[in-house]
Amino acid sequence: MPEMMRLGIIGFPQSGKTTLFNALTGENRPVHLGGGRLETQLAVVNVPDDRLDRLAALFRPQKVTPAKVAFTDIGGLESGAAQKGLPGALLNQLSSMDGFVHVLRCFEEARVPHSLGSVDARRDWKQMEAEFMLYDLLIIERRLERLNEELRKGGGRPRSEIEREQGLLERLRQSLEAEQPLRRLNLDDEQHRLISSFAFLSLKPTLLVLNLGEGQPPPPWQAEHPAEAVIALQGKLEMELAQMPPDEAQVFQEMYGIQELSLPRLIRQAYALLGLQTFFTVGEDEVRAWQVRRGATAQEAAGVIHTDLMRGFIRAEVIGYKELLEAGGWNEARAKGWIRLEGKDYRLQEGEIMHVRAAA
Ligand SMILES: Nc1nc2c(ncn2[C@@H]2O[C@H](COP(=O)(O)OP(=O)(O)OP(=O)(O)O)[C@@H](O)[C@H]2O)c(=O)[nH]1
Ligand SMILES: [Mg+2]
Repeated sequence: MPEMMRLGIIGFPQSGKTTLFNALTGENRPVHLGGGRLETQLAVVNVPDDRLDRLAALFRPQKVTPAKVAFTDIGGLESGAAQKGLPGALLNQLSSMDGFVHVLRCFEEARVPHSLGSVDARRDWKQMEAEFMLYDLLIIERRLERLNEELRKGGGRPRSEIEREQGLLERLRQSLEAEQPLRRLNLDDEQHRLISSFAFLSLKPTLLVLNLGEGQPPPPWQAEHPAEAVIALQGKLEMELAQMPPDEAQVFQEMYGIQELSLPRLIRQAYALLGLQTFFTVGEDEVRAWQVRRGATAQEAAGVIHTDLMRGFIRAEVIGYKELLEAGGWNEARAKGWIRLEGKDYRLQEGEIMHVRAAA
């Protein structure tokens, strides 16, 4: 289970990846003209969460620990990249991501030439998808050949096991041949597990970011599948805001009519796309937010905190965020009988606070 969501910021050269990276992380990495270089940079950011702030105010712990998200700015993807073969370093970066933030250039700027000659976000999107799908297809075809050979030779794995993999890969191939990225196939957990080692690029949940120029209206664009989402933002303006002192930024934010900054919006969308939810632990030492798969059991969630808590799991004391706040404290909530004792198969709900009882 990933302790921290890893999102890769991708897009064609000069689409505004580094600009967005700076806007999200508050970093000040150089944005350059005529770039498109194969380079990556990483920053870990705290997930903004009002609930954590309120819980911290209630418990006054020594330490407050937000959930974290790692953003990697991945430069170097170009049109035609998959055909030429993606460089190993680039591929490693791409494969290790939980999801992509795909920056699509919408802004017009004469100083910044577009590698394809004109600004057309939909074309860019389709083209990048095509690159990923081609790459996935090549892997699938190679693997299918190997499986055929394995069947012919015999003697190794059971036939049924090989045929099961074959069947699934054939289904993936058909999807790609119909120009549908793999993430649209709605595979179940078991199927995901079977193919996880291939790290297919078109399988990763993808958040499309329409990078608008200042004051540019967002084009009408809706996500076509639950594994995809679209948000529009003004990357350059937000990067400038992220670099101002907070009170100054506030003034400009209002002046430009930006209701909410990209970071919380984008993280919210990413949680939904990746099927993640938040739970909290509270105490005098630490109040902390955690990420866990939606639908995770109390025992799995305990494992996110510590493997010992998962192994020795006995029960969890659980309460909703609103109830805990209304009670005004853990003991107060207990006195009201609002703290529930749940077993290992209990499915944790968004925003719940959990205290694990485990055997040492
Ligand atoms: N006018 C305008 N310029 C922008 C906007 N976003 C980015 N730019 C400019 O576009 C250029 C490229 O931005 P980067 O953020 O470096 O783009 P990138 O995708 O990281 O580029 P490479 O790493 O070279 O592929 C820079 O000169 C930015 O200032 C925008 O919203 N409006
Ligand atoms: Mg860059």
